[in-house]
Amino acid sequence: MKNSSLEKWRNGESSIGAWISLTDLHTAETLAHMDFDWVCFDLQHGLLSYSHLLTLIPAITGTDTTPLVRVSKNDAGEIGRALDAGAHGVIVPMVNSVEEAEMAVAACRYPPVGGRSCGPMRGILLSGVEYLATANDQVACIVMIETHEGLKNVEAIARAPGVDALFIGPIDLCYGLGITPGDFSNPRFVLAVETIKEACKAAGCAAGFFGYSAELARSALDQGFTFVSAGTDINFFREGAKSALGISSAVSTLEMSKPSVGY
Ligand code: 3PY
Ligand code: MG
Repeated sequence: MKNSSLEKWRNGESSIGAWISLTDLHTAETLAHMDFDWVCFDLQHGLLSYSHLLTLIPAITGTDTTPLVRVSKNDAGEIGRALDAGAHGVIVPMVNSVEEAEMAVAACRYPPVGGRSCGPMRGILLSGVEYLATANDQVACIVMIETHEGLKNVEAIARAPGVDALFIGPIDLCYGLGITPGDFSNPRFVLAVETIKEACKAAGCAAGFFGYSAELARSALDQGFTFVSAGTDINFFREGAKSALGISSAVSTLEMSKPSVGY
């Protein structure tokens, strides 16, 4: 098994991904056949359940796009099942301490490094037993920094052995900082983002940012983040529909200016 997005992060190259919240096979397949480096199937807030992974991940196998899964919580069973279903990495939300980061890493790694239980259905199918020899090095363990406590402990979390990347959830981070969700120019948010990026740099792991629009993604890339989502399937759909609606003068400005955080 080879994880081309992880290789990019290790080489300091940037990668752009798309967020998948919808359950539709053709939507996932379409995004994976475009030039995104990775897609992330969202089991935390998306509409997907585990059974959707069983059709959506195989649907994108054979493309150059790395399948990642955001699990709903830091749970070894759920992380193991996402990896067994063929994810090349997991994004674990709300990681607040080095102990929690170590738990996430242990769930991603086979012994003696970690405690992942062996049963990689899709890994064995596609790579044979070689999967077992390569998985510990190629499965990406990504932890989200999006709370006040996570921010406080970010240096230690970034240094936890086996953490491949930190990923900022900007909206939850706003809540964690006690500022209005989406107030990304607030000095407290700007400082928090800089602190997380510097922690990644010092620890040698990739710095990730959930961009739910191309503008946010552009700004994160310009700041030096190398693991950035450029939008969500639902936002791509909505923006395309809005621009189609925009050709009609009958469309209310309210409809055109409805805010979105990617969902
Ligand atoms: C956040 O903005 O908090 C996220 O987790 C994005 O889904
Ligand atoms: Mg979040």
